[in-house]
Amino acid sequence: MATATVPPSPPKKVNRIGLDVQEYRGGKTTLCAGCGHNAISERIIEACYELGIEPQRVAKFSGIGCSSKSPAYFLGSAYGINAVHGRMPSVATGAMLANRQLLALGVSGDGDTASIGVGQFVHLMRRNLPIVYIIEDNGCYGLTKGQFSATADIGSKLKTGVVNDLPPIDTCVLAIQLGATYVARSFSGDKRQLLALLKGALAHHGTSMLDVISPCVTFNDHEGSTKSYSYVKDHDEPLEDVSFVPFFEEINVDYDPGTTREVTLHDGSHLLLRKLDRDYDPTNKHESLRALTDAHDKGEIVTGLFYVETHRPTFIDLLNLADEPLATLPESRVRPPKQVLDEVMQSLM
Ligand SMILES: Cc1ncc(C[n+]2csc(CCOP(=O)(O)OP(=O)(O)O)c2C)c(N)n1
Ligand code: SF4
Ligand SMILES: [Mg+2]
Repeated sequence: MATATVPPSPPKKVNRIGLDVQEYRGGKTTLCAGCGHNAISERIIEACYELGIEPQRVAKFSGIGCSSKSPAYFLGSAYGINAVHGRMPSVATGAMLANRQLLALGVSGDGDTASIGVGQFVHLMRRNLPIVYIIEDNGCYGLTKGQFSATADIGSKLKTGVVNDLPPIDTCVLAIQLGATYVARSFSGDKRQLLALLKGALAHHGTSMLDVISPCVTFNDHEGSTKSYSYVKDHDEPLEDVSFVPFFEEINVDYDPGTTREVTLHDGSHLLLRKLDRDYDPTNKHESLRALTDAHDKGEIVTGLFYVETHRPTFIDLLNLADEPLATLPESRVRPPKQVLDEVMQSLM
């Protein structure tokens, strides 16, 4: 009797380091269905998979909030730590100094960053620590039932009708002024732009700060909110059309240098920024701050890459650390020998 042959299953699709996308996933989300934060986790998974990042090299950092829970839902085999509310920057700084070979990925909320955490945030930005710092920005404290955060716009309304009468903190303006070297804003609903900006952030050497407007469908998606899906869609004004070409691919699109600006990142990857209705130079700090101020005055939400500086040394470079991670140096290399200590003591006598 002839035996039935089972057709071979199609080969698994894998990335350049031989991993399939499942390896980049995490636990099942416990956030509300439709929460913008879930869309951001999906883009992080896609970006890391497509770039061929080794999940075990990544260290995920977060604070407290719905946003800060989201690292549990991607890169399940990476390191991960939930810090205290608003204190993720100091934990991430310590970890990066102990092991400079990690790829740091921080996820915070607008409350975690701009309210309780603003003191730590500003020092992280001025240090230019190599980290991708993502703010999942819904203008409210989602986890504690939707109170206004410090990024809520003046005049924005809570569901109860309460109006916010304080001006917002613009985290991108702060980051640019203080010294972050890759600063962008995007929208969780704009898959293409967010994916390109995330890949650029991962390829950048220094602090990449991405403020991603990420609507809270449960507490801040109503009429009168300036962080609802419909409001952001209607007021989103992209600065440029962003494409990312990784270092391991040839740039095979034809582009006119008169209309497209090319930025080469540290690892040899490229960002192609195609001009839309204005001429914009993301390497000019003054221009970036002006674009943000003008957008505020006009009530527009400008998105895209605002600022990039590829040559500034990072905090790790400035500290002149050994190439090997401090965490794995043997005691003989981290403790001065007795003779050196004796010499120091002698010099103080
Ligand atoms: C020291 C401290 N203060 C207050 C809280 C309560 N708390 C938990 S999450 C949160 C705000 C979270 O807002 P955000 O960072 O914007 O995250 P979201 O939930 O909106 O994603 C607050 C105030 C806390 N956990 N710890
Ligand atoms: S409460 Fe808001 S921020 Fe939190 S998971 Fe639900 S939709 Fe997202
Ligand atoms: Mg929030």
